[in-house]
Amino acid sequence: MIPIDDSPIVRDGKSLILAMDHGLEHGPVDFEGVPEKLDPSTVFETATHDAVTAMAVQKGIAEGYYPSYEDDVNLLCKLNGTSNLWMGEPDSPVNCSVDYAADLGADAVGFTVYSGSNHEVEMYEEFREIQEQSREHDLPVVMWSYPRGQGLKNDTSPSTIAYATRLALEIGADVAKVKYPGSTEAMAYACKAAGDMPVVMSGGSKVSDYEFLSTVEAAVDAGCKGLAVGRNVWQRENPEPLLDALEKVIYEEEPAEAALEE
Ligand code: FBP
Repeated sequence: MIPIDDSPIVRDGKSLILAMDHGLEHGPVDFEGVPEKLDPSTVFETATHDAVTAMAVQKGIAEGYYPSYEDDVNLLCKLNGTSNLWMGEPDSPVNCSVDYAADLGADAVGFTVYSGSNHEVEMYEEFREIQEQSREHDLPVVMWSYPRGQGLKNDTSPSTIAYATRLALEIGADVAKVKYPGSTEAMAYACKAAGDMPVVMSGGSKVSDYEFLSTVEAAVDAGCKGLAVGRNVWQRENPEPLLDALEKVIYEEEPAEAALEE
């Protein structure tokens, strides 16, 4: 872990990463209710909101669309990803090198690790490589730390999520992105297990404004340093009011209800 407070993907010690790698991870089905968002420019526009500290995309989207947004948006380039068509044990092939991400103008890189999968050994070796190369470019590594695989009964239990943050610290991530383990207490334990390494909460499928903001409030109370979110933001026709509220909950630590009322 290296300190990342000075990184552009951090604002006042916190981050709001807007993720849009769903076309690969889930397929166009995620865009069905908002077909206009199939145009990646629409989501890059959303990422120009002050609350957003980085946009997480795959290499192809970065190549095609980031040049028009590099003055207004910080880039977090995902280096691996898998399609929903893959039916084997969880795995995530590397599709972009750290050098290439740096050439694209990345401010950080992202890497998914499925600890517990039968492919854990290879994924850890790939992580070692990208983590060490990222140090040469001074790029923080955000680990999508998602334990899953045959042997894992519950991938969001408190002990699994605490394990996810701890292993990310131990193998050299700079930020761990994990799913919400269901309570403030469990998230607080997971943040504690991460030592000084920042933990950000993953978004999940779309819920109401209040439900989502309350979970973010609980995560921030627990010590999370922000959010890496996709569907809960860009699956809304107009994400701006939610981003205005998220800005208050994350950076000003306002309660969800108050943030929504203003
Ligand atoms: P969401 O906020 O939409 O859940 O996005 C976060 C994210 O990690 C994306 O980067 C990724 O595409 C997706 O979730 C993967 O989720 P899963 O593997 O659980 O389907």
